[in-house]
Amino acid sequence: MSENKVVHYLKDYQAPDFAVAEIDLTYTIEEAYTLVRNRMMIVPHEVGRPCVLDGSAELLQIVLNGKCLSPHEYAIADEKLTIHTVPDTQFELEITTRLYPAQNKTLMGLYESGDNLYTQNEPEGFRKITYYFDRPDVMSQFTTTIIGDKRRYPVMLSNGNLIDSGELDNDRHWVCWRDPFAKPSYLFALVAGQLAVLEGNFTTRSGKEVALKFYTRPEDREKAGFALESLKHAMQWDEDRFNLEYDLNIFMVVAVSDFNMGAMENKGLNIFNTKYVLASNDTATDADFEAIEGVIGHEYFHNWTGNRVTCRDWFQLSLKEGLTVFRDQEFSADRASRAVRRIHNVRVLRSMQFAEDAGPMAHPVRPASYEEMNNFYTLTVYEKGAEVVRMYHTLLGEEGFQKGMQLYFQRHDGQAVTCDDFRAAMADANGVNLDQFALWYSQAGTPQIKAHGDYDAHNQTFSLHLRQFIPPTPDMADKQPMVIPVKIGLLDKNGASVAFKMAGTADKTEETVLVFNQTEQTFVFHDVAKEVVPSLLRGFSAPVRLDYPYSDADLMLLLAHDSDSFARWEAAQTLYRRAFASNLDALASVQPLPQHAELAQALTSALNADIDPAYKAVLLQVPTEAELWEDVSSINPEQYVCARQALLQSLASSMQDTLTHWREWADEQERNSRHHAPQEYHPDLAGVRSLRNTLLQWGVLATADLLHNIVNEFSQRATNMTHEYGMLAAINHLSDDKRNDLLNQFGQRHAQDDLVMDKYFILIGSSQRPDTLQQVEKALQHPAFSLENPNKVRSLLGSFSRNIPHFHAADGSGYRFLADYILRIDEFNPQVASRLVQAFNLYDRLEPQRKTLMAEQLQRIQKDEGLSKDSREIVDKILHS
Ligand code: B3K
Ligand code: ZN
Repeated sequence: MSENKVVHYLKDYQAPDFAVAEIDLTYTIEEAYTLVRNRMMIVPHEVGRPCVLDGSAELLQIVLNGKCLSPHEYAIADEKLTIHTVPDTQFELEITTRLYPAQNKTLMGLYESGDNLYTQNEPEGFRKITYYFDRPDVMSQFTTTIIGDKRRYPVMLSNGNLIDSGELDNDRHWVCWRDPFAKPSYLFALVAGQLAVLEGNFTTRSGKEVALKFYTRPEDREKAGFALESLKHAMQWDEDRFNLEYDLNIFMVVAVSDFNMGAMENKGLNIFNTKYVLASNDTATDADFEAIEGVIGHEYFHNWTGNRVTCRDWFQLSLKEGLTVFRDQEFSADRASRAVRRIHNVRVLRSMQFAEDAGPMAHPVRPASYEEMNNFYTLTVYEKGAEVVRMYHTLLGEEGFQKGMQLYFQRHDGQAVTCDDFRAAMADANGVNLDQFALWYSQAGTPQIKAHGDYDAHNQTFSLHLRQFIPPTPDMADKQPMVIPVKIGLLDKNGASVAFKMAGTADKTEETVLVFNQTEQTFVFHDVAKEVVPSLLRGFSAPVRLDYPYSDADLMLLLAHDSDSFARWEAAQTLYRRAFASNLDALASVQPLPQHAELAQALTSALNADIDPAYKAVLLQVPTEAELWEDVSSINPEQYVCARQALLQSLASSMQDTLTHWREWADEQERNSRHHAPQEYHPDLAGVRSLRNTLLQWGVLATADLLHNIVNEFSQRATNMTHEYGMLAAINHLSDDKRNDLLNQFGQRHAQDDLVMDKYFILIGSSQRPDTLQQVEKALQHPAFSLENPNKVRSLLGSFSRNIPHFHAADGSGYRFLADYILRIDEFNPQVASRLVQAFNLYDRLEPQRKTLMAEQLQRIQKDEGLSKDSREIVDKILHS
C-alpha cells in the first residue's frame, strides 16, 4: 500500500466555488520554452472562499486585479494553488507560467512532436499548462493568442474562429482565435508548426457553410482524403439521423504521430493520431479505412454529445463516451454491413470488456471512485457504456430514443450534467419509469442468465424461465436484479419462424423484447402450435452472458435458419465453444482429439449459403482464448492455445475443398469487380477480401502449398495493403524461413512509412514462432522503433503482451521482459505504461506456477519508488494491496 494514495469518490462531489466568465490566453513560443499568460474573469459563487486552482506548471507571476501577489498571499501544494483571500465580486486574475514542451514526454498538456507543438488536455492536462479550475463543470469562453516564429510555426491554431492576426518584428507573427461556445478546459487545444492543409467544405441543412481543414505533415497531405470524405458523411448522418447540425464556421483536424490515444474532440480543433487520419490503398487495410471512418465520426459526434452537453465530473465519463460510441457504431452500421459490424462490436466487448469486468479493475459504467482518471478510459466506460445506451434504444425504439435525445438537448445544451440527467430525459420524454435502469450505471460485473424452456402441447404455450445473477466484483459483493431487455423469436424444427402471442396483446408477432427485471421470471408465449427452438438475445440485446440448454442439433438449426444474424452467428460460437471444450478435455486426459465432423459440415453449409461474404468471414471466427476462459479459474493459458489451435486445424483439414473453392471465388470476385478500382477500399470489396484473408489463415493450417502460393504472389499483390498484410498475417506463426524473408521485404519496402512500420512490429510481437522474444528484442533496436512513440510501443510490446504463448511462457521470461519495459516507459509516459500493466490482469485466475512468476514481476514494479500513480493504481489493484 502506498502512503500518498489519494482516492476520489463520486459521493464527495461538490459544485465549484467560482465561475469563469472569460479566459484569455496568450502563448508566446520561444526557442526553448513557451510562456503562457492566462487572464481570467472570475466570479465567486459564494463569498469568503479561498480560490483554489489546479496546476503544476512553473509559476512566474500572479496578478490579482492589477496587483502582483507576494508569496505569503498564496500557497502551492499537491498540484494546487490556493489564493487565500479574493474579492467577493468578479475579479481579474492573471497568471503567467513557463512550459518546456520539448521535454514533455508524457504527451499531456503542451508537448512537442517532430518540430511542432500540440496539446492534449483531457482529462487533466490543462493544469500542466496553467493554473485553472481544471474540472469539466467549469465552462468558459476562451480567447487564445499565439505568438511565434513565422518559419518554424507558420500554422498556429486554436479552438473556434480566427478573429485576427498580424506580423511582428524578428520574423515573428501572431494569431488570435476565439471560441464563442463556453467549454471546460479539457476541450482546449493549441497546435503550432509546419503543416500542410487539405481543404473541403460542407453546407449544413440550414445553409451554413463550414470550412473543413485537415492538417498533416506536408508529405502526408493526400493521405487525408478518405478522412475528409468520412467527415462529410458523418456531418450528413448526424443531421439525418439525430437532427444535429454543426455549429461553427470551421472544423479542423490535425494529425500527429505521437499521441497517447486515438483522437481528441477539442472544440472545432480535433487532434488525431495519424493512424486514424492517413490512408492510401498501399498503406492502409480495409479495416484501417473502416476504423478511420468510425473514429472521425466518433470525434465529430462529440461536438454535441460531449462538447455542447458535457460531463459534470469525470465519474460521468460514460455520459459522453458510451453515448458517442453508440452513435459511432450506428453511423458505421448505417454506412454498411450492419450485421457484421454488430458482431464485431460484440466480439470486442466479450473478449475484452467481459474480461475487465471479471478482473481486478472491474468497475461500474459510472465508477464510484478512482485514483488516476486516465486509468478509467476503459472498455467498461466506452463499450459497455455504449451497450447501456443501446438498451435504452432497444426498450424505447428509435422514435422513443430520439425523443429522449431531443429532450436531453433541450434541457441541457450548454451544461455539464450527469448520467442520471440523461436517464431522466429518456424516461420523461417517453413517460416511462427507468429507476431500476440506474443499476446499469452503478453495478459492475457481467450479469449471467440461466434460461430454460418448456413446451406445452395441450395449451399450445412455450414458457421461458429466466434467472439472473450478477457476480460479485472487488467493489461490491451483493447486487440487485437489473432490467435486461431480451429480444426473442421462435423457430420450428424446420427452421421456419413461428408467430406467437404474449399475454395481454391482441396480435401475433414473430419477435418481441422481454423486459426481464426480477431475479427469476417466467414468460409465456401463447398460440404456439408446435415444438420450438427459441432464438434468444437477438442482436445481443443486453451485455450479459446467457446460457440455454440447447442440443447441438438446435444450434445447427439456428446456425442454418435464424433470421437474426447475431443469433445465427452466436449459434456457431456456442458450437465452437463446445468443440473446444471437448478438445481441452481430450488434451487433459491424453486422449486422441475429436474430429468435429458435424461442426465442419454445418460450417460448410453455412459457407455455401447465399450470404454476404463479410458475414461468412465472421462465421469462421472461433471465440478468442479470453472468451473461452471467461468463467474459469486456475488457467493454464498454453492449454487454451493448443486446444483452440487443434480445433482450427481439424476443421480446416476437413473443410479443405470448401476453403479453396471460396478463396478462388473471392479472387474471381475482385478481378471481375464492378467497381472501377478493385484496389480501393469499398465495403463490398472489403467483405470479399476479409473472407479471402480468413480463408487464407484457415488454409495455411491445412495446405502446405499455400505458403508457396503466398511467396509467389506476395510482390504482385503488394499494391493493396489488405492483401499484403493478410498474407503476412496468415503465415506469421510459421517457423519456415520464408516467413522471415517476406517480413523483411515488407519492412524494407515500407521503412519510410511510420504507420506501416507499426504493422511490421505487430507481426513480430504477435507471432507464435518459438523465436518471438528474440525477434521482439531485436526489433526494439530497429531504426523505425521508438519507446517514446505510443503507437510503436502498442504495436510491438502491446501485441507481445497479448501473445498468449509468449507472454505466459512457462519460464516467466515473458512476464519479466514486459515488466522491464513497463518500468522504463513509466519514467516518462505513465499513461502508456499503466495500459501495459493491465496485461497482468489475469493474475488471480492463473494456475499456481505462473501466478508465482507473475507475482515476482508485479512486486518488482510495485517496489519501484518512482512509479507513477497511474501504474501504481493498477498494480495495487491486481495484488489487492
Ligand atoms: N475523449 C478522448 C479520450 C481522452 C483520453 C484521455 N486519456 C477521445 C475520445 O474518446 O473520443
Ligand atoms: Zn470519445
